[in-house]
Amino acid sequence: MVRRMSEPKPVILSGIQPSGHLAIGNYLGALKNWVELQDRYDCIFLVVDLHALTVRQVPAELRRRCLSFAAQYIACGIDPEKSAIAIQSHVPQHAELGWVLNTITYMGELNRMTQFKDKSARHNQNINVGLFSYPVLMAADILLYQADLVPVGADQKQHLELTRDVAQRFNNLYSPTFTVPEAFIPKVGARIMSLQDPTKKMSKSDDVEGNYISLLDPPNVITRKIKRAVTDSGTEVRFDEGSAGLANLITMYSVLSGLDIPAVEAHFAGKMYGHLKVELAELTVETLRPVQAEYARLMEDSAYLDGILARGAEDCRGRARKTLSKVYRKVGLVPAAR
Ligand code: ATP
Ligand code: LTN
Repeated sequence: MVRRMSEPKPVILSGIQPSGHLAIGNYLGALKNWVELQDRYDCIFLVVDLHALTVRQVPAELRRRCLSFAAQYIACGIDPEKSAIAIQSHVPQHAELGWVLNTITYMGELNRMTQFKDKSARHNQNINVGLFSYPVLMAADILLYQADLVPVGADQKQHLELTRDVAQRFNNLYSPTFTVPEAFIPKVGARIMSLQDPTKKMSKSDDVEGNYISLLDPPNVITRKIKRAVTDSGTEVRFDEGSAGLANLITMYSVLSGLDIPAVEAHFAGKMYGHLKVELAELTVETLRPVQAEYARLMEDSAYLDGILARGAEDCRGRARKTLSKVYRKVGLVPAAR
């Protein structure tokens, strides 16, 4: 399709919860694609702090992490001149639209969500209503901006399908209001696995540090974690789903190097698992080196970061207000006198 200069770019919206340490799984499954898509789309990238409240947080740490995550987005290549970066709670319309969408989402739909099942098993002392209705707030994030595309890892596919269902339901109940968004899930790297237990997904808020690589881990820590990653006792570097640990390392190498899986296998032909681990560690360290340097620089300049977040929130509020007032009018709420 030829797009004229004057035509508005399609909208991208995505977000990451400021829980734990931003991990290589988040980078390969989501952030890296944000960077690659930002030239062709009108992008909004959120630090979804309201979502993070669905599990217990230490307030001072959560506050610090919000800024740190925004700085890591920029350090990874999100250009604040091209894309809006904002903290979710700075835009009150997220919670407001979330409420309206709660009233057209069914308990049965949310009961089926696998992330809710996993998280309620992990946090069985705190199965709160927010954790249950989490996907509705996510739908609000996306629909507020009439997003066309949502770049996420494979674990979010189900939430995206719910978002589409809710958008279509609203459009049918009232009149066309929301763009029905598509998920953008990468073919390789959409589900990076835990290093110590490659049958479960890598997760940034894992209690066991050896399970994930943080974007801010120093080189020796990255190398140690990869060296200790669990694999079977084979030798040949061949991609096989049945060998989850090895397949995970090959996948990471593939996405970081830009080589497809057969090319990675060819590169390691005749070599052992150990070679793959050494080279993967080097590649990870070299990929993260400039990110960490830029991150350190940004964290020294809090005025710059604050400015970007203020600008991002302002931009988002303007756009969100338009959608929300339409929604309020359509469902029959009385407009406030001005
Ligand atoms: P938490 O452990 O706090 O639940 P998480 O690591 O699962 O966090 P999210 O904030 O839920 O991360 O997800 C942020 C983005 O990273 C989403 O797009 C998600 O799909 C993606 N993502 C998360 N984990 C992985 C993974 N292991 N592989 C690929 N993408 C992932
Ligand atoms: N639920 C997502 C985080 C998230 C999100 C969003 C992703 C919240 N709102 C909007 C994309 C678009 C997760 O990764 N757990």
